[in-house]
Amino acid sequence: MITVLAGGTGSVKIVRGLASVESDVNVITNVGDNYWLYGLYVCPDIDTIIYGLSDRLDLDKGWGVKKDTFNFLHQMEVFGEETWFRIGDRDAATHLIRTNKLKNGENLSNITKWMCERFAVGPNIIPVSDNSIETRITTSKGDLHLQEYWVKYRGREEVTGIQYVGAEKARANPEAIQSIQNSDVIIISPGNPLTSIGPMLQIKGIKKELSRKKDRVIAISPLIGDESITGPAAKYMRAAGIESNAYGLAKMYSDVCSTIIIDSKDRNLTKKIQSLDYKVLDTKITMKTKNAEEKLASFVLKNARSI
Ligand code: FO1
Repeated sequence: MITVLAGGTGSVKIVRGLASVESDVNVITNVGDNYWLYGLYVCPDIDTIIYGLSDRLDLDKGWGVKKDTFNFLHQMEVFGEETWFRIGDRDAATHLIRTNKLKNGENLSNITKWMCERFAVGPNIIPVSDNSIETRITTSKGDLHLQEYWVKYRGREEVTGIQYVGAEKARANPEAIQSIQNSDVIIISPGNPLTSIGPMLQIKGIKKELSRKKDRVIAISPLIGDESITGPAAKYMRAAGIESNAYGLAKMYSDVCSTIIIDSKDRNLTKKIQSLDYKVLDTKITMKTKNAEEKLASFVLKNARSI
């Protein structure tokens, strides 16, 4: 059995690759960028993984449902609502049913399980916690929810800090803990280390369990050189005073991880990362095709057997 720690757009490709080469996959998903909008509870990272695994994901955008329409959003505009967060019609149904179930007393884990059944998704998708965690970005415009910072203000404001509100008190999902305990290998996907993986590592139970299994934890870098392959990972790392490269990433994960996969173009960092007591492997980490997703997944699993 393998467990993958996943955020959203930066993680879905390797999750898809792993699910196609391995039958027993559990995916622990971030909840820090969940967002309440129009009374609906939007869980981008859970949904991106579910849509990605059920062939519904809009691959061009990396989020939302492919070929979705936006009639609901246009109508909200008529009502004078802000519409910078582009919720499609089919996507809206996901948020609506989830919110209804939450209001009827079900927890996020069971709702997610139910959704996976409806969408015929094989791997177990496990929200890292059923409690609320909110990633907030401190900027010159003030303290913003991650979605406001990234989508509303297009990530333009200078970042001076990142907080994970609620993480301190959040209880780790017992299924996530069990999954880590029972897995032969735990993979930290190439998601944003500060906003996709970071919130999960702030939960005490998760961090403790990963540290215990540190010798079985493999991280895949989301960076090549000083820049992220997609999204703002490098920008957040610099804002947090962390070197925005695979070495900085290795330092961030050094309590919970012992093997790191970096891009072959970053081979010059190997010795420096090894000095942190890591095993370092390099290969092509970009995944532009389905074939590339499976190739990287196979590379991870092949090497996992020998660590
Ligand atoms: N990202 C955008 O850049 N613009 C959007 O309008 C947007 C809407 C949206 C709606 C539902 C959803 O599940 C995700 C959505 N995202 C959007 C992606 C999201 O902001 C982030 O990429 C993730 O939170 C990071 O994992």
